[in-house]
Amino acid sequence: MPKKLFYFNLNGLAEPIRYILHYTNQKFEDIRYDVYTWPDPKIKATLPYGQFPVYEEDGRILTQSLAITKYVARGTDLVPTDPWDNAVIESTLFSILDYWKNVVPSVREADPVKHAELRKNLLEQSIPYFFSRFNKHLEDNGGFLNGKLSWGDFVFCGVIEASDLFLGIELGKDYPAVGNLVKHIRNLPGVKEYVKANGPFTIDLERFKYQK
Ligand SMILES: N[C@@H](CCC(=O)N[C@@H](CS)C(=O)NCC(=O)O)C(=O)O
Repeated sequence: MPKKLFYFNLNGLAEPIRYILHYTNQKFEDIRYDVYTWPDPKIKATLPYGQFPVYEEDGRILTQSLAITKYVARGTDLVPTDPWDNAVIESTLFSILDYWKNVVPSVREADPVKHAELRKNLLEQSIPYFFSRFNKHLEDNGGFLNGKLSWGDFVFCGVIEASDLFLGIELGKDYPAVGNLVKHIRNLPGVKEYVKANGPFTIDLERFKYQK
């Protein structure tokens, strides 16, 4: 059953998918594109919605990171059977994505004044607002989004890691329950070996900015 994951050479929205595929020992081709030369119009035109991540299995194509992450975790105890449990996980993920949606535009903003304003807003308002809540949510739920390890925790961890990389911060320092969850996931069998082999992701923030 050939499986392929298409994304940039970054962690971002694909890293939780990579983590789950490694953790559940599923073989896949990890196809990565150079983020600095993107968009390649020819490749972009072949993507169903013009964006990554894209997952292919047996010639069938799936888009949208949350749908892909949950799909690759199917049939394992990473996907709860109880509808309420899944709803709690998804509800928390939509909140983390509400936070995330402002991170990339702020990092890529090329105008220095606007960039500084967006960054200040993230660091001084958005992060304290969301992360005090996420940290409490994790503390109240045994360190996970919903009481035990689930596919949602991988997505959560992926957003934290990408956010740390793009903003040059370490959210886990100020929000210990968040930091503990990230550590837990990075130490899972399969994930740990992948993280070691891959090495840390890096990003050249100047090259990553939108072209004026
Ligand atoms: N809602 C989509 C968002 C996908 C998305 O924003 N992809 C970005 C990378 S994280 C992308 O492909 N950007 C390049 C482009 O739009 O050309 C998902 O969760 O998969």
